[in-house]
Parts: sequence; C-alpha cells; structure tokens
Amino acid sequence: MNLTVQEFIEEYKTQFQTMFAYSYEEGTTEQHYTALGIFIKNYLSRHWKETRESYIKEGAKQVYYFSMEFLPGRQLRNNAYNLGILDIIKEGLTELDLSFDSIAEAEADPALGNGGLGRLASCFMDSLASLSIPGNGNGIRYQYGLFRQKFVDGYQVEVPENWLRNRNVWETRNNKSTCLVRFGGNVWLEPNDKGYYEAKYENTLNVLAVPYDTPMVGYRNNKVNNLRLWSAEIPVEEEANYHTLDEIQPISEITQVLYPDDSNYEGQLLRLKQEYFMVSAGVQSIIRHFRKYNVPRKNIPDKIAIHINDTHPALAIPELMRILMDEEHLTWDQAWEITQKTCSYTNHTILREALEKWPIDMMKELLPRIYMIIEEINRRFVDYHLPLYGERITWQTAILQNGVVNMAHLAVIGSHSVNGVAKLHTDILMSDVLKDFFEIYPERFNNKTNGITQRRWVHLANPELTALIDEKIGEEWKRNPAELKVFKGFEQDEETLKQVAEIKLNNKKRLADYIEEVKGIQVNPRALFDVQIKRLHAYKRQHLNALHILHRYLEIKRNPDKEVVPRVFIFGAKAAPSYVYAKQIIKVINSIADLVNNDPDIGDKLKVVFFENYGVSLAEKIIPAADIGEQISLASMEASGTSNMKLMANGALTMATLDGANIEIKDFVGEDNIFIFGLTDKEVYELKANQSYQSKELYETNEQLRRVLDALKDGTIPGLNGEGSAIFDSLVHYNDEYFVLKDFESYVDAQNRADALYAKPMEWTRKSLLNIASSAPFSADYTIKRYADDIWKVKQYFTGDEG
Ligand code: 26M
Repeated sequence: MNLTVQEFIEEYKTQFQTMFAYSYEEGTTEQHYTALGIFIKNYLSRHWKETRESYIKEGAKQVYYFSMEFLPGRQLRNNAYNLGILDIIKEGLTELDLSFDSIAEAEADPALGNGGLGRLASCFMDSLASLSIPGNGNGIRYQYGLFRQKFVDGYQVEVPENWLRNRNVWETRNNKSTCLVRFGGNVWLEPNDKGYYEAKYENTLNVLAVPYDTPMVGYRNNKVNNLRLWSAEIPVEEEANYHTLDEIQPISEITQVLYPDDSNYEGQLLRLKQEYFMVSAGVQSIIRHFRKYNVPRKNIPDKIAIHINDTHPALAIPELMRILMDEEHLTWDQAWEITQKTCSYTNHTILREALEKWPIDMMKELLPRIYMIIEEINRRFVDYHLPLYGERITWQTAILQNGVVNMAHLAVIGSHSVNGVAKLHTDILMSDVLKDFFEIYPERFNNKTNGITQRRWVHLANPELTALIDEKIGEEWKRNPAELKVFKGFEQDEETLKQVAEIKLNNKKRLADYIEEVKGIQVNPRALFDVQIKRLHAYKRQHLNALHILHRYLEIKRNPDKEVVPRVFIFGAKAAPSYVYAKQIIKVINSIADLVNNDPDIGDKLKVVFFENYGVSLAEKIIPAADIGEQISLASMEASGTSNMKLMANGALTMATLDGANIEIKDFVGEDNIFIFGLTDKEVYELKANQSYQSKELYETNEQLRRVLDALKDGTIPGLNGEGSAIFDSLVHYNDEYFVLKDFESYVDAQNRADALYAKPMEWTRKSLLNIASSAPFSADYTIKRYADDIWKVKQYFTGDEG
C-alpha cells in the first residue's frame, strides 16, 4: 500500500468534506487534526486487524502489560512516521497550503500517567510493536488525566485536564468485549453436584467495564498492536436502578481521574477500586481471548504472559486465581501453578512511603472473594516457609502483616520473575528492600535496565540530528541502534563536530523563541542550557540545583566584572498536589527566577526558566536543546531515571550522581564524558547507619554554603512567604534528609568543570557527539528484547510483509 502525494491529497480532501460538510479550505486547525487523525487511523486499520488475526492464527504467545499509567504523548506524527507516510502527508498538506506542524500541535497530549513509570510503559508499547512482538497494553481510560499545572504568583495551581473534550480520534470503543466487575456485597462458597464449590454473590455493586482500543503502530513493519483502556459504566440491564447523579457517582468516579501522587501512598478506597477494576476487566478479557487458541487451560502460560508494572496491578494475581478456580473450575494447585508461571513483576521504587499496603478491612469489604484468595495464598506461603526459614524471615515476607495487605509481597510471591529497572536498583532490591525474598527465591530476581524509544525521542524530536547521523553512517541505526556506535568514529572530524554544534544551536534557538513566547523571557541561545525535567521530589533534589543557581547569582553580584559562562537553567516539574515541601521548592525556584531574570546586573549571564505543565510534548521541545541534563538524585534513591537517557541521546552531557541508570550511562560513555559528583550509595548507607551526618555543622563551617542558605530567608529572594525558610529549616535544622548540603560542594565543583569545558566548544561538542553515539544501549528495543527472551518467553513474529 504505497500512498502517493496525489492520492493523499485527493483522499484527504474527500475525507475532510465527508466529516465536516465543508471544503478543507474552510477548516480550522482542530478540524484538520481530526480529519488527518481519522485518515491515518483508517490507513492503519487493516494492519491492526491483520496483526491481531495473525497472532491468533500463529498461536502466538502474547504479553499483556498491566499498568495503571500510560503516557503515550501525541500520536499523529508518531503514527505517520512509523507507518512510513509522514513525508508524503507533509508534502501533501504543504500543497494544500496547510502546515503539518500546526495541525499536529492541535492534538491533546494524553496525560494518563504521573511520570517515569507511565512513560516507560508507552516506550515499551512502541518497542513491542516495532519488534513485531505480540504485546498488549492494559490500563484505565481516565476521563481526566494528570492535572494541568499553572503558576499563579509562582505557586503551583492544579487545573483539571479534560483531554477528551474534543474527540479522541485514535480510540475505538469496543462494545463486543465488555466485562462485568463486581465490588463489595457478600460472597460464599457452595458445594454443587458437579464436585466443586461455586462462588455465590449477593448485594454486589456491578460495574460494566468498556474497553477503548488504541492502535500501537510498529516502525515500518506493518504491525499494529493494541492498547486497551477500560472505562466504567452502569451495566445496561441495571440502568433502571439508577436515578440520580448521586447514585451514578460510585460507578462513574472509578475511571474519572488519575491519582496525581507518584511518591506517597495513601490508602484511598477509590484507588483500590481503580486497581481492581482495571485488573479484573483485563484478566477476564485475556481469558476470554485465550479460548480462541483452543488449547487446554493448563497451557495458559504458553500463550499468555501478564506483566505487573509496579504493585498497582498486583491484584491480577488473585484475580487470575479467582477466574481459574471459580469460573474455569480448576483446583487451587492447578490455578496457582498457572498464575505463577503467567505473572511477572517490576519494582520501580525503593521509597518506603510509596509502597502499597492496603488495610485488610478495606480489602475485605470491597473485594471479599479476592481477599479470601489472598488470605489463602498467604496461609500456604507461611505454612510452607515457616519450617524452612523460621519465624523472622517468614513473618517479614508474609503478605498479611499488621492489618495490611503488603502488595509488593503479593507480587513477588505470585510471580515467576521480579526485576528492578537499573543494575544498582536491582542490587538494592536483592540486598536490602527485598532481601529476604532474594534468599527464598534467588532465581526469580533479575535486572532489566530501562530504555527509551529513539523513534520519538530522537528521530522525531530531533530531525536535524537524525538527518546528520543518516548522512554520516547511513540509515541502518534506525532499525538497529547498535550501529550508532559507528558515529563515534567522527569524534575528531571537525566538520562533523561543527555540524553537531550547529544543530544544537538551532534547537536552542527554537527553544529560546518558545521561551520568549510562553514565558516572556529572553535567553541567549549561545548560553549553556542546563535542564532538569522530572517530577518534583525531595530525593530528586531540585533544591540542590536551586542552591547552585543562588550561589552563581551571589558570585556574579559580588564580582560583576568576572567573566562567566552564561547559563540558562531550565526546569519542568509537577509536584503532587498534597506534597507541600515539593510545592515550596517550586515557589522558591520561581522566585529565584524573578530575582535573577529581572536583575540588570545579571543580564545574559544567568537566566532561570521554569516551564509550566511539564509533560511529554514539552519534553520533546526541551530535550533536543539541552547542553546539560541534571540527574542529581541522592545516590540509591532514583530507581533508574529515563530523562537521563533521552537527554544523552540528544547530545546533552550528564551532570550526575552515581544513581540509577546514571552509573550505566557513565560506563558506556566513559567517565571523561560525564560530570559525576556526590556521595556514592555506599557512603549514603554508611552515613545513615552510623547517624554521623550533622547538616548543621556544614552550615556553620562552610561559609560559601552559609551565604547561599541564608539567602533563602534573609529577604534576598523576593515574593516568598516562608517557603525559603521552610527549605532552610529542612536542610539546617531537620538534618537534611537527602544530603543536599553534603553534596553541595562537590556539585558546585562539577558545575565549574562544566563551565571550563563549555568554554572550549570543540571539546564540548566532541563529548556531546560521544554521548549521542553511546546512547544505543538505552534503546527500549533492547530492553524489551530482554524482557521478551528472559521473562515473557514471547517471540518476534515476522510474517514476511514487514515492508
Ligand atoms: C501509587 C499508589 C497510589 C497512587 C499512585 C501511585 C504511584 C503512581 C506512580 C506510585 C508510583 C508511581 O510511579 C513511580 C515512578 O514513576 N517511578 C519511576 O519509574 C521510572 C521507570 O522505571 C524510573 O525511571 C524512576 O527512577 C522511578 O522513580
């Protein structure tokens, strides 16, 4: 199906007219977006259908990636690109006097996730499709995504994100595949005359789960996988029982809004409803689909893999047990063997406060049958392990502890594989967080370092760089990222270095224009662009970055004639609405920005830009323009990080602690081509263990540090209402939980090294090129290949029509 420009033009005009009963010349940008989206969806629909059919025909094992969050980003450009029709469409639209870029901007960016975990899920969906692996996403179609962030007087204000206001062109509502999900009521088991117990229910709340399917388009391989997002509705046959909005509420609220906190777990009943709703609908639809394979149920693990993205979907384990026993009438032992072989789990955090522990009473009342099953899993686990491992280990690894259901324990016990998301993180799981489990089940543990899709984050976000690499090493690297290393051969080639530098400058000019447009701040594109983009959290230490900025500011004020390397500090970060400290940090950084940006003594030497509403679309604009990527979490705290990978792939040099995947980045790019500073994880553990750290001493003895800290509360920063003092107190009087002061000097030192290097543009660019050329190992394609081979045992399906 080779589309020509002329065919596109004709079909598009007709399409537009059919949809809107206007000629295309009269269309708004938004209408053009809708028409073009529908055009592309129609174009891919045959591949979507054929991909699904071919998996069944081949009896292919399929993986289902269960995640409460997906952050796919805008899909128009991505889908056209992966289908291989982007250039044709662009050309056609130009002939029609329309701009593809403006049309693409009209798409709503679905913010159905908080941050790293959700974006990883979407990178994985892209890689699964692009590798021709039968992989499905399973999640929730939240009516409102993550809040839209605004700043009012420098404070974060949250506004609802009504991403479905205009029509979502990508989704297909699938009325044929709905399921019923039951909550609450009473459950009991009744023996019947067929020789098994039947689960009987009364007074349950029945919710209809309606799937909306979204195509996940593979890169030029004619494969289109499926992302299935569930929406809660009243069952048609029960509609007559619902009369008022109040009565509808318990159902409609389930898929209304995404929980906006990714670091602090609060046992909210509604969240538990969301988790079970998604999991139950997902598992039911998998088992229904499995019947198409016509193989015995004991072969379920040969046809199905269910992946649990953090503990949030861990109820998939008891739900699969429930279906296998209550609906398929298998015995406990049969069901348990199938469940364990089918499920696998990824841990994404060691933050204690983020671990899910549901009150038993809540679980019992909301999910009585599921709770019975969890209780039995726990009973069998304890009975078996007590004689083998003794009291301490057994009780510490039990699922039920002190009145709560420990979801991580459920996930580990019910899975055949447990993985962390970077080497260090997996080591910490094995030696600390899940240590006892590592003793019981060493064979289950494995590392899968995260990855990113170069298609979205390089090919599309940075077309000039992509064209340059094509020109230098050919196009093979796009299908086979390992080829990128060939680009290293150009590290001494002056012409190539000049081109790399020029591309970076062009990207910075575009970002500078955008900064001027949305923030009204003028920045010098030749300044060093220093970028920290990620959720706001104390452990990620945006406040360390802020202290460094303050330090620079004070230095310039003290020494106005000294030559400095001009810098633009760029932030993007949302704080959880209830996270007071994180919001205080936002306010402080915004106030520092006001101070610095409006001080005539400072000029181009220092600028601070805090973008509102950071998300996938904004990341695509910022990342190609970054010179430095800030990865400055306290060692051991950041499980992996993924913005580190996106930034390096676009030629940013990494400013990093030895945390998460930074360590692997350093190993690949070489320590000369990265700025490393700060405590190591071992030093952090030691300081914590011997309780020897006294942040106040640092404040008292280090004059440079004291000056900076005092500026937080002595009126230097305008417009604060105690936020600076709050941060001061946490760092000085409450002993600085995340060792910000401890790492300060080493951080400033690394930043000075960065300045010195930036003053030698060719040297800088050479390192930038080496970063680009060393980024291939962080392709999500490789990560997914390893999940497929080691954990899921799913194959790539080449059907000969890959195109
Ligand atoms: C939990 C309970 C209730 C409501 C929300 C949550 C929740 C949601 C998201 C908890 C954690 C969530 O995300 C954690 C996360 O994004 N972790 C990040 O995962 C990335 C991908 O593996 C890593 O790169 C980051 O280091 C890690 O912080």
